[in-house]
Amino acid sequence: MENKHITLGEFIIENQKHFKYSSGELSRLLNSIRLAAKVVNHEVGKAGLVDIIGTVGETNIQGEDQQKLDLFANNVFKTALINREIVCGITSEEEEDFITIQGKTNSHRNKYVVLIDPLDGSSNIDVNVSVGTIFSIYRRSTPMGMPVKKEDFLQKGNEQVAAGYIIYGTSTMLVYTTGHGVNGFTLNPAIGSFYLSHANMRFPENGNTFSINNGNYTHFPQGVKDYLKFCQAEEGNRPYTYRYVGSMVSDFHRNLINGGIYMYPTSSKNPEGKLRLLYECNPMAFLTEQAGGKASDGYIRIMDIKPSTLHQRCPIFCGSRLMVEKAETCMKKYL
Ligand code: AHM
Ligand code: MG
Repeated sequence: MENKHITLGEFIIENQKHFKYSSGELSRLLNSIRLAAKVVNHEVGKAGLVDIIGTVGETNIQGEDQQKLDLFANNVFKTALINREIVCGITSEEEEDFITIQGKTNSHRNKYVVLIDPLDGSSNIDVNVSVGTIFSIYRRSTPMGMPVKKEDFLQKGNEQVAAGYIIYGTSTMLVYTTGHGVNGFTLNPAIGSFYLSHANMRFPENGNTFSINNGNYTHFPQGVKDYLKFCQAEEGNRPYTYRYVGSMVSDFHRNLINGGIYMYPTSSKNPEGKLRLLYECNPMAFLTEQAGGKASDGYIRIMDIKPSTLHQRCPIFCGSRLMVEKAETCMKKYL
C-alpha cells in the first residue's frame, strides 16, 4: 500500500486480512478507539482554557487523586466501546472492577475485552505537558454466551490481539499494533483524520537515551543503580542522554523513534513497581516487541507474566534491545 495520504480508517480495513478471525469486528473496535481518541484530544487541547483541570476531589482505587480529564477520558472510551456490539467487557485503570457488557441484541456474544488507561500521566495536564491513552485488546477466554469473568482480563500479555497508545503531544498520534508490526498515525486537526505518518516503526537496536525517575535513586535496587552508573560512565558513546517527561507514553514514543530505554523499577517506596501490568506494561511490551525492542521486568519477559489481579503493578524496563539486555545483566547479578 502506498503510504501517502492513507488514513487510519483505510489502513485498518486494508490490514484486516492479517486478523486470525477476520469478521471485521476488530476493525470496528479499532475504529471506535480512533473516534474516542479524537473526542479526548479535543478536550485535552482545551484543558488550559476551561475549568476542567484540577482534581475532582475523588481518589481512584489506588488512592491517587483523579483529575477531571481522567474521568472524562474514561467515560468517552467506555461509551465508544459499549455502544457497539463488539466488546463484552472493559477494565480501566480508573475503575475498581471490570464492566460487563451484555450487548443489545446478542447476549454476551461479543468477542473482545478492552483494558485501558484512559489518561496516562495525568499529573502533567495542569502544566501543559503531553499525556496519553494506552489500550490493550484480547479475545475473551471464557465461552461466549456467558457474562465475562475476571479471568478474561487476567490473560498473559502474549495473548493480546492488539495494543496501542494515543499521544496528545505537539501533534496527536495514534500508534498501534495487531501483531504485524507497529504503525503510527498523526492527526490532521484541520480535517479530523489520522494519517499514516510513521509506517513500520522500529526501535533502534541500541540507543543513547535513558528515562527513569532519578529522584528515587536511593530507593532503587543495586542492579538499577549499577545500570545507571553504566549509563553515566565516560566510555564509548556514553554518558547517555537522560530524558524523563514523566508521561510514559511520551518517554516511550521518543525512545521508540530515537532509541532508548524507559524504566520504572521497583524501589523501597514501591516494592512492586508503580505501573500497572494490565493497563500500562503489557500493551507497551507488545508494542515494544512488535517494534523489535525488548520489554522485561528486569528478569523475565513482561508478556510471560500471569496476572493475578486487575490492578497488579509491575516493574518495567523497555526499549532498545541491547539497552534492556544490559539493564537485565545488571539486575541478574544480584539474584
Ligand atoms: P498514572 O497512570 O497515574 O498517570 O501514572 C503513570 C505515570 C507514567 O506515565 C509515568 O511514566 C510515571 O507515572 C511517572 O511517575 P513518577 O512521577 O513516579 O516518576
Ligand atoms: Mg497510567
